[in-house]
Amino acid sequence: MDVTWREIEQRAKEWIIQAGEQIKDAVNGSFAIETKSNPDDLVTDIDKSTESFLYKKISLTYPEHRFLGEEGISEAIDHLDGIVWIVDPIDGTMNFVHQRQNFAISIGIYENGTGKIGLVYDVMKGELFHANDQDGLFINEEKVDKQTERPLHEAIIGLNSNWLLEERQYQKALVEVAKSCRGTRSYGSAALEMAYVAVDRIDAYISLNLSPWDYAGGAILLREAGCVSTRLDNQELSFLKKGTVLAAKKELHPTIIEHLQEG
Ligand code: 2AM
Ligand code: CA
Repeated sequence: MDVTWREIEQRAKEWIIQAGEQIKDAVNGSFAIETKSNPDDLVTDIDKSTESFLYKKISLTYPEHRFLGEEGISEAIDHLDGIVWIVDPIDGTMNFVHQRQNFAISIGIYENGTGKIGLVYDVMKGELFHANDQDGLFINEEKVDKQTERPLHEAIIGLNSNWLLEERQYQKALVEVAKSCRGTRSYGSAALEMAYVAVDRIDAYISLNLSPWDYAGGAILLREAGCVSTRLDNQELSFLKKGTVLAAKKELHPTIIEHLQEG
């Protein structure tokens, strides 16, 4: 990585840790909770203040960079030219509100649509999953380079059981995948679940409805781990609009895609 990118990465790490400190200070206090698209889609004033903190740091230091965040602090974007920071200030807001743990700050930094730096920070555990396109993947300062491929019947898959109950595309196929694998887990944060695939804690993660900020950081971690992330129809992820997501170990990915195509 050239000097400029090293500097961007260093700053991104500093800011994500600082944002985490602010969240830790606030997590056990009282905060305002509102709902968004439905009664279970939550947002707090901490989501908003964290996005605002990161946006200010980025825009003051790098005025030419652009920003896409979940809480819409900055204007919407319609193309990925130049350098774009895609930010989820709290991924797993329901966990944040109910459990006060198991949530993450997620940042993906893209240049002309290509992932350069990914960071997913489990604030309460103090685990910073990060990767760049030169040095690979790390948890804090520890390099991660071991991936174990497992066949579907030995795989653990991150999957929210709500997807199995809803009558919609992929329902039957997902029930079959859930039955065929060793076990499913539902952690409630897409960013963390994608990071867990990248660092070999689970073997795949499936979601039917995510936004770019949920997966922009995780997708870079996965690529650097040699894993694959696509939509459920095997098309490339879009970083401008919502979609389905399958993140999986390289050899497991086509197996799951096959099940989805058959279903
Ligand atoms: P969020 O906490 O940032 O909203 C939960 O299964 C995962 O799905 C989380 O990563 C959550 O992100 C994401 N998600 C995206 N859209 C959602 C929605 N409308 N309701 C609940 N979770 C949503
Ligand atoms: Ca969020």
